[in-house]
Amino acid sequence: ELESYDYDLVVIGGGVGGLAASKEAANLGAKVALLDFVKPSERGTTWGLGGTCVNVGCIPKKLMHQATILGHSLEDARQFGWNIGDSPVRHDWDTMRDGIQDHIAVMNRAQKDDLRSKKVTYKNSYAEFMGPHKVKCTDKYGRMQELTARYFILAPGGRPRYPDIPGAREFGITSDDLFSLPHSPGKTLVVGASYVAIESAGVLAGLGLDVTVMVRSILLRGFDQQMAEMIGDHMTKHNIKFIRPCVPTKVEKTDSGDSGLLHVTATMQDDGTEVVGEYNTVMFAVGREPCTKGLRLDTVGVKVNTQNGYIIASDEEQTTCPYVYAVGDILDGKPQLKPVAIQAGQLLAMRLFGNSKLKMDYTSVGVAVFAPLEYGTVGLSEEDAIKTYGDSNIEVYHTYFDPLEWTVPHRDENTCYAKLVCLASQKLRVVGLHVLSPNAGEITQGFALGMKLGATKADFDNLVGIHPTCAEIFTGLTKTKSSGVEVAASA
Ligand code: FAD
Ligand code: NA7
Repeated sequence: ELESYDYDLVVIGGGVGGLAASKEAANLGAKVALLDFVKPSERGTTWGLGGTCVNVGCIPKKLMHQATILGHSLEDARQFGWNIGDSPVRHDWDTMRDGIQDHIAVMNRAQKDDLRSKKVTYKNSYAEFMGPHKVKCTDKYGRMQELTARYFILAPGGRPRYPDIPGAREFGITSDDLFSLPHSPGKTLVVGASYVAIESAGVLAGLGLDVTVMVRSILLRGFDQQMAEMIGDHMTKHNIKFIRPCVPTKVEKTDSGDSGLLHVTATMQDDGTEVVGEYNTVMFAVGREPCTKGLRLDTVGVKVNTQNGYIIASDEEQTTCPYVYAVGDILDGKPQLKPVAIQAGQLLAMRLFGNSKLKMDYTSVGVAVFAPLEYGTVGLSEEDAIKTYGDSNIEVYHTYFDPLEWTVPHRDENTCYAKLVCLASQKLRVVGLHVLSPNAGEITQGFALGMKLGATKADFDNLVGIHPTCAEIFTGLTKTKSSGVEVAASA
Protein backbone atom coordinates (compact mmCIF):
# COMPACT_ATOMS: atom_id res chain seq x y z
CA GLU A 1 0.00 0.00 0.00
CA LEU A 2 1.18 3.48 -0.83
CA GLU A 3 -0.47 5.19 2.11
CA SER A 4 1.83 5.86 5.03
CA TYR A 5 0.75 5.45 8.63
CA ASP A 6 2.25 6.52 11.95
CA TYR A 7 2.57 2.86 12.95
CA ASP A 8 2.49 -0.57 11.36
CA LEU A 9 0.42 -1.74 14.31
CA VAL A 10 -1.57 -0.11 17.08
CA VAL A 11 -2.62 -2.46 19.88
CA ILE A 12 -5.53 -1.42 22.09
CA GLY A 13 -5.27 -2.96 25.55
CA GLY A 14 -2.16 -3.72 27.58
CA GLY A 15 -3.26 -6.99 29.12
CA VAL A 16 -1.44 -10.23 28.41
CA GLY A 17 -2.96 -10.54 24.91
CA GLY A 18 -2.06 -7.02 23.79
CA LEU A 19 1.41 -7.18 25.34
CA ALA A 20 2.21 -10.51 23.68
CA ALA A 21 1.05 -9.30 20.27
CA SER A 22 2.87 -5.97 20.45
CA LYS A 23 6.17 -7.46 21.63
CA GLU A 24 6.12 -10.20 19.00
CA ALA A 25 5.29 -7.69 16.24
CA ALA A 26 8.12 -5.39 17.38
CA ASN A 27 10.53 -8.35 17.46
CA LEU A 28 9.62 -8.96 13.85
CA GLY A 29 10.54 -5.38 12.95
CA ALA A 30 7.12 -3.69 13.02
CA LYS A 31 6.67 -0.16 14.36
CA VAL A 32 4.21 -0.66 17.21
CA ALA A 33 2.23 1.46 19.67
CA LEU A 34 0.38 -0.03 22.64
CA LEU A 35 -2.46 1.90 24.31
CA ASP A 36 -3.62 0.83 27.73
CA PHE A 37 -5.94 2.63 30.11
CA VAL A 38 -7.72 1.37 33.23
CA LYS A 39 -10.98 3.08 34.07
CA PRO A 40 -11.35 3.15 37.88
CA SER A 41 -13.75 0.60 39.35
CA GLU A 42 -16.93 1.75 41.12
CA ARG A 43 -14.87 1.72 44.33
CA GLY A 44 -12.12 3.78 42.66
CA THR A 45 -9.60 0.96 42.29
CA THR A 46 -7.09 1.31 39.43
CA TRP A 47 -3.86 -0.46 38.53
CA GLY A 48 -0.84 -0.48 36.27
CA LEU A 49 0.19 -2.07 32.99
CA GLY A 50 -0.52 -5.76 32.48
CA GLY A 51 -4.32 -5.98 32.46
CA THR A 52 -6.61 -8.28 34.38
CA CYS A 53 -4.36 -11.30 34.89
CA VAL A 54 -1.45 -9.49 36.48
CA ASN A 55 -3.37 -6.93 38.53
CA VAL A 56 -6.81 -8.25 39.42
CA GLY A 57 -6.94 -11.84 38.16
CA CYS A 58 -4.74 -14.93 38.00
CA ILE A 59 -1.74 -13.55 39.86
CA PRO A 60 -3.25 -12.07 43.05
CA LYS A 61 -5.88 -14.83 43.07
CA LYS A 62 -3.32 -17.65 43.00
CA LEU A 63 -1.15 -15.93 45.59
CA MET A 64 -4.12 -15.59 47.95
CA HIS A 65 -4.97 -19.24 47.28
CA GLN A 66 -1.41 -20.03 48.30
CA ALA A 67 -1.99 -18.12 51.55
CA THR A 68 -4.88 -20.48 52.32
CA ILE A 69 -2.84 -23.58 51.46
CA LEU A 70 -0.15 -22.41 53.88
CA GLY A 71 -2.78 -21.96 56.60
CA HIS A 72 -4.00 -25.55 56.07
CA SER A 73 -0.45 -26.84 56.02
CA LEU A 74 0.28 -25.10 59.30
CA GLU A 75 -2.69 -26.90 60.85
CA ASP A 76 -1.44 -30.24 59.45
CA ALA A 77 2.11 -29.46 60.55
CA ARG A 78 1.36 -30.24 64.20
CA GLN A 79 0.51 -33.81 63.35
CA PHE A 80 3.78 -34.13 61.45
CA GLY A 81 5.63 -33.10 64.60
CA TRP A 82 6.08 -29.36 64.16
CA ASN A 83 5.86 -27.63 67.47
CA ILE A 84 3.94 -24.49 66.55
CA GLY A 85 1.92 -24.05 69.72
CA ASP A 86 -1.70 -24.87 70.38
CA SER A 87 -3.43 -21.59 69.60
CA PRO A 88 -5.07 -21.29 66.20
CA VAL A 89 -2.88 -19.74 63.50
CA ARG A 90 -4.05 -16.23 62.72
CA HIS A 91 -3.90 -14.45 59.42
CA ASP A 92 -3.05 -10.81 58.79
CA TRP A 93 -4.77 -9.40 55.69
CA ASP A 94 -2.56 -6.30 55.38
CA THR A 95 0.69 -8.29 55.32
CA MET A 96 -0.64 -10.63 52.63
CA ARG A 97 -2.09 -7.80 50.53
CA ASP A 98 1.12 -5.76 50.70
CA GLY A 99 3.27 -8.75 49.75
CA ILE A 100 1.05 -9.47 46.75
CA GLN A 101 0.72 -5.83 45.67
CA ASP A 102 4.50 -5.40 45.88
CA HIS A 103 4.93 -8.35 43.54
CA ILE A 104 2.37 -6.86 41.15
CA ALA A 105 4.25 -3.53 41.16
CA VAL A 106 7.41 -5.40 40.16
CA MET A 107 5.52 -7.06 37.31
CA ASN A 108 4.05 -3.69 36.18
CA ARG A 109 7.54 -2.21 36.00
CA ALA A 110 8.96 -5.24 34.22
CA GLN A 111 6.26 -4.99 31.54
CA LYS A 112 7.10 -1.33 30.91
CA ASP A 113 10.83 -2.03 30.74
CA ASP A 114 10.18 -4.89 28.35
CA LEU A 115 8.15 -2.65 26.02
CA ARG A 116 10.85 0.01 26.12
CA SER A 117 13.63 -2.45 25.32
CA LYS A 118 11.62 -3.82 22.41
CA LYS A 119 10.93 -0.28 21.15
CA VAL A 120 7.17 -0.51 21.50
CA THR A 121 5.66 2.95 22.10
CA TYR A 122 3.50 2.72 25.23
CA LYS A 123 0.80 5.25 25.99
CA ASN A 124 -1.27 5.16 29.16
CA SER A 125 -4.29 6.39 27.19
CA TYR A 126 -7.82 5.36 26.35
CA ALA A 127 -8.37 4.56 22.66
CA GLU A 128 -11.39 4.98 20.41
CA PHE A 129 -11.74 4.79 16.64
CA MET A 130 -12.08 8.07 14.75
CA GLY A 131 -12.31 6.73 11.22
CA PRO A 132 -10.51 4.37 8.85
CA HIS A 133 -7.08 3.39 10.20
CA LYS A 134 -7.29 6.12 12.83
CA VAL A 135 -7.72 6.17 16.62
CA LYS A 136 -7.88 8.96 19.14
CA CYS A 137 -6.26 8.36 22.48
CA THR A 138 -6.88 10.35 25.64
CA ASP A 139 -4.76 10.28 28.79
CA LYS A 140 -5.91 10.82 32.36
CA TYR A 141 -5.35 14.58 32.09
CA GLY A 142 -7.62 14.75 29.05
CA ARG A 143 -4.76 15.26 26.61
CA MET A 144 -5.65 13.86 23.20
CA GLN A 145 -3.65 12.51 20.33
CA GLU A 146 -4.52 10.87 17.03
CA LEU A 147 -2.65 7.89 15.69
CA THR A 148 -2.90 6.05 12.39
CA ALA A 149 -1.84 2.49 11.71
CA ARG A 150 -1.92 -0.12 8.97
CA TYR A 151 -3.25 -2.76 11.37
CA PHE A 152 -5.02 -2.72 14.71
CA ILE A 153 -5.29 -5.44 17.32
CA LEU A 154 -8.08 -5.10 19.85
CA ALA A 155 -7.32 -6.64 23.23
CA PRO A 156 -9.40 -4.58 25.67
CA GLY A 157 -10.60 -7.56 27.75
CA GLY A 158 -13.59 -7.34 30.06
CA ARG A 159 -14.63 -6.01 33.44
CA PRO A 160 -16.86 -7.43 36.18
CA ARG A 161 -20.59 -6.90 35.81
CA TYR A 162 -22.95 -5.64 38.50
CA PRO A 163 -26.53 -6.82 38.83
CA ASP A 164 -29.11 -4.13 38.23
CA ILE A 165 -30.37 -3.80 41.83
CA PRO A 166 -30.39 -0.87 44.25
CA GLY A 167 -27.17 -0.48 46.22
CA ALA A 168 -25.08 -2.94 44.18
CA ARG A 169 -22.77 -0.38 42.57
CA GLU A 170 -22.89 1.93 45.56
CA PHE A 171 -21.90 -0.59 48.22
CA GLY A 172 -20.64 -3.73 46.49
CA ILE A 173 -17.14 -4.69 45.43
CA THR A 174 -15.98 -6.99 42.62
CA SER A 175 -12.81 -8.93 41.88
CA ASP A 176 -11.40 -5.59 40.61
CA ASP A 177 -11.32 -4.39 44.23
CA LEU A 178 -10.87 -7.54 46.30
CA PHE A 179 -7.13 -8.07 46.00
CA SER A 180 -6.13 -4.56 47.07
CA LEU A 181 -8.78 -3.94 49.75
CA PRO A 182 -7.43 -1.58 52.43
CA HIS A 183 -8.67 -3.90 55.19
CA SER A 184 -9.84 -7.48 55.58
CA PRO A 185 -13.30 -7.87 54.01
CA GLY A 186 -14.64 -9.49 57.19
CA LYS A 187 -17.95 -11.32 57.01
CA THR A 188 -18.55 -11.57 53.27
CA LEU A 189 -21.39 -12.40 50.91
CA VAL A 190 -20.23 -13.51 47.47
CA VAL A 191 -22.97 -13.26 44.86
CA GLY A 192 -22.63 -15.54 41.80
CA ALA A 193 -21.37 -19.02 41.02
CA SER A 194 -18.76 -18.36 38.33
CA TYR A 195 -15.25 -19.64 38.93
CA VAL A 196 -14.36 -16.16 40.16
CA ALA A 197 -17.11 -16.42 42.80
CA ILE A 198 -16.11 -19.93 43.88
CA GLU A 199 -12.40 -19.12 44.06
CA SER A 200 -12.92 -15.85 45.93
CA ALA A 201 -15.25 -17.46 48.46
CA GLY A 202 -12.73 -20.27 48.95
CA VAL A 203 -9.87 -17.87 49.50
CA LEU A 204 -11.74 -15.71 52.03
CA ALA A 205 -12.97 -18.74 53.98
CA GLY A 206 -9.48 -20.22 53.86
CA LEU A 207 -8.21 -17.07 55.57
CA GLY A 208 -10.68 -17.70 58.37
CA LEU A 209 -13.50 -15.33 57.38
CA ASP A 210 -17.23 -16.01 57.60
CA VAL A 211 -18.31 -16.54 53.98
CA THR A 212 -21.67 -17.07 52.30
CA VAL A 213 -22.20 -17.67 48.58
CA MET A 214 -25.51 -16.69 46.99
CA VAL A 215 -26.15 -18.86 43.94
CA ARG A 216 -28.89 -18.14 41.39
CA SER A 217 -29.03 -21.63 39.86
CA ILE A 218 -26.16 -24.04 39.20
CA LEU A 219 -22.54 -23.90 40.30
CA LEU A 220 -19.84 -23.22 37.72
CA ARG A 221 -21.96 -22.98 34.58
CA GLY A 222 -20.06 -24.43 31.63
CA PHE A 223 -18.07 -26.88 33.76
CA ASP A 224 -18.78 -30.59 34.38
CA GLN A 225 -21.68 -30.51 36.81
CA GLN A 226 -20.70 -33.60 38.81
CA MET A 227 -17.36 -31.94 39.55
CA ALA A 228 -19.02 -28.58 40.25
CA GLU A 229 -21.33 -30.15 42.85
CA MET A 230 -18.40 -31.97 44.47
CA ILE A 231 -16.58 -28.65 44.79
CA GLY A 232 -19.72 -27.18 46.41
CA ASP A 233 -19.99 -30.12 48.83
CA HIS A 234 -16.37 -29.78 49.83
CA MET A 235 -16.78 -26.04 50.43
CA THR A 236 -19.92 -26.66 52.50
CA LYS A 237 -18.00 -29.16 54.66
CA HIS A 238 -15.40 -26.46 55.18
CA ASN A 239 -17.80 -23.93 56.66
CA ILE A 240 -18.77 -22.01 53.53
CA LYS A 241 -22.51 -21.35 53.52
CA PHE A 242 -24.55 -21.49 50.34
CA ILE A 243 -27.92 -19.78 49.82
CA ARG A 244 -29.45 -21.39 46.76
CA PRO A 245 -31.31 -20.82 44.49
CA CYS A 246 -31.37 -17.17 45.41
CA VAL A 247 -30.81 -13.69 43.96
CA PRO A 248 -30.27 -10.43 45.82
CA THR A 249 -32.84 -7.66 45.33
CA LYS A 250 -31.19 -4.79 47.21
CA VAL A 251 -28.18 -3.79 49.28
CA GLU A 252 -28.48 -1.11 51.94
CA LYS A 253 -26.14 0.34 54.50
CA THR A 254 -27.45 0.17 58.04
CA ASP A 255 -25.32 3.00 59.36
CA SER A 256 -23.55 5.72 57.46
CA GLY A 257 -20.11 5.28 59.05
CA ASP A 258 -17.27 3.29 57.50
CA SER A 259 -18.03 0.42 59.85
CA GLY A 260 -21.71 0.26 58.86
CA LEU A 261 -22.92 -3.22 57.94
CA LEU A 262 -24.42 -4.00 54.56
CA HIS A 263 -27.97 -5.24 54.75
CA VAL A 264 -28.83 -7.57 51.88
CA THR A 265 -32.35 -8.54 50.87
CA ALA A 266 -32.78 -11.48 48.52
CA THR A 267 -35.43 -13.77 47.07
CA MET A 268 -35.32 -17.55 47.00
CA GLN A 269 -35.95 -18.61 43.41
CA ASP A 270 -37.87 -21.79 44.28
CA ASP A 271 -40.55 -20.58 46.71
CA GLY A 272 -40.22 -16.80 46.54
CA THR A 273 -39.44 -16.35 50.22
CA GLU A 274 -37.44 -13.33 51.24
CA VAL A 275 -34.08 -13.80 52.95
CA VAL A 276 -32.07 -11.08 54.64
CA GLY A 277 -28.54 -10.94 55.97
CA GLU A 278 -25.90 -8.53 57.21
CA TYR A 279 -22.34 -8.51 55.98
CA ASN A 280 -19.22 -6.37 56.15
CA THR A 281 -18.60 -6.91 52.44
CA VAL A 282 -20.75 -7.88 49.48
CA MET A 283 -18.78 -9.06 46.46
CA PHE A 284 -20.46 -9.49 43.09
CA ALA A 285 -19.02 -12.15 40.78
CA VAL A 286 -21.94 -12.40 38.37
CA GLY A 287 -19.93 -12.57 35.16
CA ARG A 288 -17.97 -10.12 33.06
CA GLU A 289 -18.79 -7.73 30.29
CA PRO A 290 -16.59 -6.94 27.29
CA CYS A 291 -14.93 -3.50 27.00
CA THR A 292 -16.30 -2.81 23.55
CA LYS A 293 -18.73 0.01 24.27
CA GLY A 294 -16.33 2.99 24.31
CA LEU A 295 -14.26 1.92 21.30
CA ARG A 296 -16.65 3.34 18.66
CA LEU A 297 -16.27 0.13 16.68
CA ASP A 298 -19.11 1.12 14.37
CA THR A 299 -16.92 3.82 12.80
CA VAL A 300 -14.75 1.09 11.25
CA GLY A 301 -17.39 -1.61 10.85
CA VAL A 302 -16.19 -4.05 13.52
CA LYS A 303 -19.21 -6.19 14.39
CA VAL A 304 -19.97 -7.51 17.84
CA ASN A 305 -22.37 -10.24 18.91
CA THR A 306 -25.41 -8.11 19.70
CA GLN A 307 -26.47 -10.52 22.47
CA ASN A 308 -23.37 -10.03 24.60
CA GLY A 309 -21.13 -7.35 23.05
CA TYR A 310 -18.15 -9.65 22.39
CA ILE A 311 -16.24 -9.22 19.11
CA ILE A 312 -16.92 -11.57 16.22
CA ALA A 313 -13.76 -12.75 14.46
CA SER A 314 -12.59 -15.36 11.95
CA ASP A 315 -10.38 -18.32 12.85
CA GLU A 316 -7.46 -15.96 12.13
CA GLU A 317 -8.76 -13.42 14.68
CA GLN A 318 -9.75 -11.02 11.89
CA THR A 319 -12.82 -8.92 12.67
CA THR A 320 -15.42 -7.76 10.14
CA CYS A 321 -13.08 -4.82 9.37
CA PRO A 322 -10.18 -6.37 7.39
CA TYR A 323 -7.34 -4.44 9.02
CA VAL A 324 -8.68 -4.82 12.59
CA TYR A 325 -7.96 -8.01 14.56
CA ALA A 326 -8.89 -9.06 18.09
CA VAL A 327 -7.42 -11.40 20.72
CA GLY A 328 -8.03 -12.45 24.31
CA ASP A 329 -11.11 -12.15 26.49
CA ILE A 330 -12.81 -9.83 24.01
CA LEU A 331 -13.38 -12.62 21.45
CA ASP A 332 -16.86 -14.08 21.24
CA GLY A 333 -17.12 -17.74 22.22
CA LYS A 334 -13.44 -18.33 23.03
CA PRO A 335 -11.96 -19.49 26.35
CA GLN A 336 -11.23 -16.49 28.58
CA LEU A 337 -7.83 -17.52 29.87
CA LYS A 338 -4.44 -15.88 30.08
CA PRO A 339 -2.42 -18.43 28.07
CA VAL A 340 -5.07 -18.39 25.34
CA ALA A 341 -4.76 -14.59 25.00
CA ILE A 342 -0.95 -14.78 24.89
CA GLN A 343 -0.74 -17.58 22.35
CA ALA A 344 -3.37 -16.02 20.08
CA GLY A 345 -1.59 -12.63 20.30
CA GLN A 346 1.81 -14.08 19.45
CA LEU A 347 0.58 -16.23 16.59
CA LEU A 348 -1.40 -13.33 15.14
CA ALA A 349 1.65 -11.03 15.18
CA MET A 350 3.70 -13.78 13.52
CA ARG A 351 1.11 -14.11 10.75
CA LEU A 352 0.86 -10.33 10.24
CA PHE A 353 4.59 -9.56 10.29
CA GLY A 354 6.50 -12.85 10.09
CA ASN A 355 5.09 -14.81 7.13
CA SER A 356 3.72 -17.44 9.49
CA LYS A 357 0.58 -19.39 8.66
CA LEU A 358 0.10 -20.94 12.07
CA LYS A 359 -3.38 -20.42 13.54
CA MET A 360 -4.43 -20.53 17.16
CA ASP A 361 -5.87 -23.89 18.26
CA TYR A 362 -8.57 -23.11 20.80
CA THR A 363 -9.32 -26.79 21.50
CA SER A 364 -7.97 -29.00 24.30
CA VAL A 365 -7.12 -26.02 26.48
CA GLY A 366 -6.70 -27.12 30.08
CA VAL A 367 -8.10 -25.08 32.93
CA ALA A 368 -7.91 -25.09 36.71
CA VAL A 369 -10.41 -23.76 39.21
CA PHE A 370 -8.50 -22.84 42.36
CA ALA A 371 -11.30 -23.77 44.73
CA PRO A 372 -10.29 -24.92 48.24
CA LEU A 373 -10.06 -28.37 46.65
CA GLU A 374 -8.54 -27.60 43.25
CA TYR A 375 -10.23 -28.74 40.07
CA GLY A 376 -8.30 -29.39 36.86
CA THR A 377 -9.91 -30.25 33.57
CA VAL A 378 -9.20 -30.54 29.88
CA GLY A 379 -11.57 -31.50 27.09
CA LEU A 380 -15.28 -32.07 27.42
CA SER A 381 -17.51 -32.22 30.48
CA GLU A 382 -19.34 -35.52 30.84
CA GLU A 383 -22.64 -33.89 29.83
CA ASP A 384 -21.12 -32.23 26.74
CA ALA A 385 -19.50 -35.52 25.72
CA ILE A 386 -22.88 -37.24 25.96
CA LYS A 387 -24.54 -34.40 24.04
CA THR A 388 -21.90 -34.53 21.30
CA TYR A 389 -21.39 -38.28 20.91
CA GLY A 390 -24.48 -39.91 22.46
CA ASP A 391 -24.91 -41.64 25.79
CA SER A 392 -24.11 -45.15 24.53
CA ASN A 393 -20.84 -43.99 22.98
CA ILE A 394 -19.40 -42.63 26.23
CA GLU A 395 -17.60 -44.71 28.85
CA VAL A 396 -16.56 -42.99 32.06
CA TYR A 397 -13.72 -44.35 34.23
CA HIS A 398 -13.52 -42.88 37.70
CA THR A 399 -12.47 -43.23 41.31
CA TYR A 400 -12.15 -41.39 44.58
CA PHE A 401 -8.67 -41.32 46.06
CA ASP A 402 -6.84 -40.10 49.15
CA PRO A 403 -3.59 -38.15 48.69
CA LEU A 404 -0.86 -39.73 50.81
CA GLU A 405 -0.06 -36.37 52.40
CA TRP A 406 -3.58 -36.18 53.79
CA THR A 407 -3.43 -39.49 55.67
CA VAL A 408 -1.34 -38.50 58.68
CA PRO A 409 -3.30 -35.31 59.44
CA HIS A 410 -6.58 -37.18 58.71
CA ARG A 411 -7.89 -34.66 56.23
CA ASP A 412 -11.21 -35.37 54.49
CA GLU A 413 -11.44 -38.91 53.17
CA ASN A 414 -13.00 -39.71 49.81
CA THR A 415 -13.01 -36.16 48.53
CA CYS A 416 -10.39 -36.28 45.82
CA TYR A 417 -11.73 -37.69 42.60
CA ALA A 418 -10.51 -38.53 39.10
CA LYS A 419 -12.52 -39.23 35.99
CA LEU A 420 -11.77 -39.94 32.35
CA VAL A 421 -14.52 -39.49 29.79
CA CYS A 422 -13.81 -41.85 26.87
CA LEU A 423 -15.25 -42.31 23.41
CA ALA A 424 -16.15 -45.96 22.76
CA SER A 425 -16.30 -45.65 18.97
CA GLN A 426 -12.72 -44.32 18.81
CA LYS A 427 -10.84 -46.98 20.81
CA LEU A 428 -11.78 -45.21 24.04
CA ARG A 429 -10.07 -41.99 23.05
CA VAL A 430 -10.06 -39.75 26.12
CA VAL A 431 -12.20 -36.69 25.37
CA GLY A 432 -12.48 -35.33 28.91
CA LEU A 433 -10.19 -35.44 31.93
CA HIS A 434 -11.32 -34.20 35.33
CA VAL A 435 -9.53 -34.18 38.65
CA LEU A 436 -10.29 -32.81 42.11
CA SER A 437 -7.04 -32.86 44.00
CA PRO A 438 -4.29 -30.78 45.54
CA ASN A 439 -2.27 -29.32 42.65
CA ALA A 440 -4.98 -30.22 40.14
CA GLY A 441 -3.74 -27.57 37.69
CA GLU A 442 -0.24 -29.05 37.73
CA ILE A 443 -1.63 -32.53 37.14
CA THR A 444 -3.82 -31.45 34.26
CA GLN A 445 -1.17 -29.56 32.30
CA GLY A 446 0.84 -32.62 31.29
CA PHE A 447 -2.17 -34.78 30.52
CA ALA A 448 -3.49 -32.00 28.25
CA LEU A 449 -0.57 -32.75 25.95
CA GLY A 450 -1.51 -36.41 25.84
CA MET A 451 -5.07 -35.52 24.96
CA LYS A 452 -3.96 -33.11 22.25
CA LEU A 453 -2.03 -36.04 20.76
CA GLY A 454 -5.16 -38.21 20.83
CA ALA A 455 -4.41 -40.41 23.85
CA THR A 456 -6.75 -43.38 24.43
CA LYS A 457 -7.62 -45.18 27.65
CA ALA A 458 -5.05 -47.85 26.68
CA ASP A 459 -2.36 -45.15 26.48
CA PHE A 460 -3.24 -44.00 29.99
CA ASP A 461 -3.10 -47.66 31.17
CA ASN A 462 0.31 -48.15 29.52
CA LEU A 463 1.70 -45.11 31.21
CA VAL A 464 3.74 -45.96 34.31
CA GLY A 465 2.83 -43.88 37.34
CA ILE A 466 5.12 -41.74 39.44
CA HIS A 467 4.70 -42.89 43.01
CA PRO A 468 3.56 -41.55 45.41
CA THR A 469 1.71 -38.77 43.62
CA CYS A 470 -1.90 -37.80 43.02
CA ALA A 471 -1.41 -37.74 39.24
CA GLU A 472 -0.61 -41.47 39.13
CA ILE A 473 -4.29 -42.16 39.77
CA PHE A 474 -4.91 -41.70 36.03
CA THR A 475 -2.61 -44.59 35.10
CA GLY A 476 -4.75 -47.22 36.74
CA LEU A 477 -8.45 -46.40 36.44
CA THR A 478 -10.40 -49.65 36.13
CA LYS A 479 -13.94 -48.92 37.29
CA THR A 480 -16.56 -47.59 34.93
CA LYS A 481 -19.58 -45.56 35.90
CA SER A 482 -21.80 -47.84 33.85
CA SER A 483 -20.70 -50.86 35.94
CA GLY A 484 -22.02 -49.14 39.07
CA VAL A 485 -19.05 -50.52 41.03
CA GLU A 486 -18.20 -48.73 44.29
CA VAL A 487 -15.37 -46.22 43.85
CA ALA A 488 -14.64 -45.06 47.41
CA ALA A 489 -10.91 -44.72 48.04
CA SER A 490 -10.98 -47.46 50.65
CA ALA A 491 -13.01 -49.84 48.44
P1 FAD B 1 -7.12 -7.89 29.91
O1 FAD B 1 -6.08 -8.54 30.72
O2 FAD B 1 -8.43 -7.65 30.55
O3 FAD B 1 -6.49 -6.51 29.45
C1 FAD B 1 -7.19 -5.53 28.74
C2 FAD B 1 -6.60 -4.16 29.01
O4 FAD B 1 -7.12 -3.21 28.07
C3 FAD B 1 -6.96 -3.62 30.38
O5 FAD B 1 -5.83 -3.06 30.98
C4 FAD B 1 -8.01 -2.55 30.06
O6 FAD B 1 -8.06 -1.57 31.05
C5 FAD B 1 -7.50 -2.04 28.75
N1 FAD B 1 -8.48 -1.32 27.92
C6 FAD B 1 -9.80 -1.64 27.74
N2 FAD B 1 -10.36 -0.79 26.87
C7 FAD B 1 -9.38 0.07 26.48
C8 FAD B 1 -9.35 1.19 25.57
N3 FAD B 1 -10.43 1.56 24.86
N4 FAD B 1 -8.18 1.85 25.43
C9 FAD B 1 -7.07 1.49 26.11
N5 FAD B 1 -7.05 0.44 26.97
C10 FAD B 1 -8.19 -0.26 27.15
N6 FAD B 1 -6.98 -16.88 33.53
C11 FAD B 1 -6.18 -17.95 33.65
O7 FAD B 1 -5.65 -18.44 32.64
N7 FAD B 1 -5.92 -18.51 34.88
C12 FAD B 1 -6.46 -18.01 36.02
O8 FAD B 1 -6.21 -18.52 37.10
C13 FAD B 1 -7.29 -16.86 35.92
N8 FAD B 1 -7.82 -16.30 37.03
C14 FAD B 1 -8.61 -15.20 36.92
C15 FAD B 1 -9.14 -14.64 38.07
C16 FAD B 1 -9.95 -13.53 38.00
C17 FAD B 1 -10.51 -12.93 39.27
C18 FAD B 1 -10.24 -12.96 36.73
C19 FAD B 1 -11.13 -11.75 36.63
C20 FAD B 1 -9.72 -13.50 35.57
C21 FAD B 1 -8.89 -14.62 35.66
N9 FAD B 1 -8.33 -15.22 34.51
C22 FAD B 1 -7.54 -16.33 34.64
C23 FAD B 1 -8.62 -14.69 33.17
C24 FAD B 1 -7.46 -13.82 32.65
O9 FAD B 1 -7.21 -12.82 33.58
C25 FAD B 1 -7.85 -13.22 31.31
O10 FAD B 1 -8.15 -14.26 30.40
C26 FAD B 1 -6.75 -12.37 30.70
O11 FAD B 1 -6.35 -11.37 31.58
C27 FAD B 1 -7.24 -11.76 29.38
O12 FAD B 1 -6.28 -10.91 28.84
P2 FAD B 1 -6.65 -9.82 27.77
O13 FAD B 1 -5.32 -9.33 27.28
O14 FAD B 1 -7.62 -10.34 26.79
O15 FAD B 1 -7.43 -8.66 28.55
P1 NA7 C 1 -20.03 -16.85 34.10
O1 NA7 C 1 -18.73 -17.45 34.37
O2 NA7 C 1 -21.01 -17.60 33.27
O3 NA7 C 1 -20.69 -16.52 35.52
C1 NA7 C 1 -21.76 -15.73 35.78
C2 NA7 C 1 -22.29 -16.20 37.12
O4 NA7 C 1 -23.04 -15.20 37.75
C3 NA7 C 1 -23.20 -17.40 36.99
O5 NA7 C 1 -23.04 -18.19 38.13
C4 NA7 C 1 -24.56 -16.76 36.93
O6 NA7 C 1 -25.60 -17.60 37.34
C5 NA7 C 1 -24.39 -15.64 37.92
N1 NA7 C 1 -25.26 -14.51 37.69
C6 NA7 C 1 -25.37 -13.78 36.55
N2 NA7 C 1 -26.25 -12.77 36.73
C7 NA7 C 1 -26.68 -12.86 38.00
C8 NA7 C 1 -27.59 -12.10 38.78
N3 NA7 C 1 -28.21 -11.04 38.27
N4 NA7 C 1 -27.81 -12.47 40.06
C9 NA7 C 1 -27.19 -13.55 40.57
N5 NA7 C 1 -26.32 -14.31 39.88
C10 NA7 C 1 -26.07 -13.97 38.61
O7 NA7 C 1 -19.84 -15.39 33.56
P2 NA7 C 1 -19.48 -14.84 32.15
O8 NA7 C 1 -20.70 -14.77 31.32
O9 NA7 C 1 -18.73 -13.60 32.37
O10 NA7 C 1 -18.50 -15.91 31.54
C11 NA7 C 1 -17.16 -15.63 31.54
C12 NA7 C 1 -16.31 -16.82 31.26
O11 NA7 C 1 -15.90 -17.34 32.51
C13 NA7 C 1 -16.95 -17.98 30.51
O12 NA7 C 1 -16.52 -17.96 29.18
C14 NA7 C 1 -16.39 -19.20 31.21
O13 NA7 C 1 -15.38 -19.79 30.44
C15 NA7 C 1 -15.81 -18.73 32.48
P3 NA7 C 1 -26.41 -18.57 36.29
O14 NA7 C 1 -25.58 -19.79 36.16
O15 NA7 C 1 -26.54 -17.80 35.00
O16 NA7 C 1 -27.71 -18.80 36.97
